[in-house]
Amino acid sequence: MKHLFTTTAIVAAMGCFSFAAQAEQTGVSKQSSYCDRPWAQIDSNSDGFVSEMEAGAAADNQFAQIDSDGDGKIIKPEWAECLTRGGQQGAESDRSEQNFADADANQDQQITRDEFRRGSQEAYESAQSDAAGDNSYVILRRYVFLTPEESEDGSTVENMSSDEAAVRSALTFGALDQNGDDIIEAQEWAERSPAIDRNQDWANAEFDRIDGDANGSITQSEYRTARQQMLDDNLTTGSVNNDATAGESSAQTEEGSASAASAASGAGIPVYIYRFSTM
Ligand SMILES: [Ca+2]
Ligand SMILES: [Ca+2]
Ligand SMILES: [Ca+2]
Ligand SMILES: [Ca+2]
Repeated sequence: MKHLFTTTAIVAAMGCFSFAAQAEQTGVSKQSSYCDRPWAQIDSNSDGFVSEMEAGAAADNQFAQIDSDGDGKIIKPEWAECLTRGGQQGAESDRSEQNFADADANQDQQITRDEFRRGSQEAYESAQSDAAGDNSYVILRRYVFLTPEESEDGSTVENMSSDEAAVRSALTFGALDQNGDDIIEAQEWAERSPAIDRNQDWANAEFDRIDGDANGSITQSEYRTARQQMLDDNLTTGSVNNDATAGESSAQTEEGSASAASAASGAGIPVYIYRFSTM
């Protein structure tokens, strides 16, 4: 009798354990799916800034996703499997040589990463405003990556957070810039259904950069350090200071120092800048 009771108790305990493990796994895959959906939220309090804490949490989360066998080290095959997953954008965008100039802010026939980022951010903010009409969504669709399924269902573009819009536009920039020179030319812009194409060479170069001690595997701490470095670079190279539109030099200075001050107090850097520098 006593034996039976003990066995039942052990079975019950094991049942609990496996349920807890399952719940934990579901939790992880829900909040983070970096390889399949790199637009998973990083700005967890949705204040439009990525703080050091949020960047650190996101880095740990991404690390766990990329380290598919969970042994605490990312080796090259794991890295390539996650980072070179591609995807095709839906064709539901009106990008054309005619509206190229709308995104080419200084009209020099080239859309830089910075122009693209600002264009996306403006389109997102305008789509979020109370006065937003259907046309704001048409413009936003020029910038944000949407899968063919998402293109057909308007709810994705209507409900995305600024964090998600930022990473989706960073992906679109990479997809449109087919020759990888960090500039989008008119014929690249007019591509209606570009594919994310991260090749093996790019993945290998990124891997070597992050693998600080060059021993062929990336630890969690190396990954975190590399992500943190991007945050620091953006704060010190003045990318934050360039965030105001040209011609508003005094506002630009104010916004720059305000961002630097808020970064020091923990608010971080604007989500658009962070996302564009880490994709
Ligand atoms: Ca935040
Ligand atoms: Ca591993
Ligand atoms: Ca330009
Ligand atoms: Ca190009």
